Amino acid sequence: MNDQSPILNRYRSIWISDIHLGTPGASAEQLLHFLKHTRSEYLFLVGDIVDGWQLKKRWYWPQAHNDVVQKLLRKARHGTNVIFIPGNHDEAARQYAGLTFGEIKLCQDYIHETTDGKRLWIVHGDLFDHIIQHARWLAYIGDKAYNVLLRMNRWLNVCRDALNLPYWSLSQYLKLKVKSAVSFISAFEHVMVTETRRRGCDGIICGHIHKPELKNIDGIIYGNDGDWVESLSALVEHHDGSLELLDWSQICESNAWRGAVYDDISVVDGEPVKAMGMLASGGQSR
Ligand SMILES: [Mn+2]
Repeated sequence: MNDQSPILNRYRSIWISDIHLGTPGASAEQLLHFLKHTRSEYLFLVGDIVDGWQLKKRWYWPQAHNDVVQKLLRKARHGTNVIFIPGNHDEAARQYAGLTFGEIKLCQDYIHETTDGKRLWIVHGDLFDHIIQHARWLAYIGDKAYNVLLRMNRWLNVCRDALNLPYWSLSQYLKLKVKSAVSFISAFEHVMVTETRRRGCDGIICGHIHKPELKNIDGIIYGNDGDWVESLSALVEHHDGSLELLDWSQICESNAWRGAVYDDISVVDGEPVKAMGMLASGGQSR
């Protein structure tokens, strides 16, 4: 990933999840790059941040994973409201809900109000797994096959990088191609939206299924911030309350995309910046 994009993007809120620190699949370097180039009043960690399941089986903790944790703690110390909502892979943290660790607030779930008054229910998303079990594609494929797939994808992208091609996600592609995966995803979305309506909220922000999404389902906002294993994605709230789904690898690799989006986000530490000009120097042809 090129590091020539020193743009500091300010948002009101940022949501990230499914980082799976403690596993070789975690894209810790890319996440550090993201955390370095973004600022927000609220930073929500929507579960599966550290993969306790895998760490229990085999200890894997490289420096970059430690750096991510340090960066999150530093953000919390320096005034960002960091809120951690544990997922199923870091469920051990759930027993500490309501407490604060190193300025990071732990919650089971959270209701966030956007600047324009939308009430968003924030939860990891594994709570209703039992309801959608009949369509559990990931369980069917199994952890092992999924890990093999991810390893293949890493090698593929090493080659693509050598050929100067942008990052491409094999398992995302396959997931979209597998019909039962689609029915799993839509079952998941349906259950989450139904529960959101029952709770009287305007929208939901979740993670868990590693499928970034921002859309409207029957009048309810459905936001899934994706993951930092494959998608390298985040959801953000702009200062006017509008929501946007970010694809960080696209932001880093596509000039046209960057120009289009960053035109109106042009303040870096109080200094107006011509985003396009800065980008031109770090440009890459597609
Ligand atoms: Mn999960």
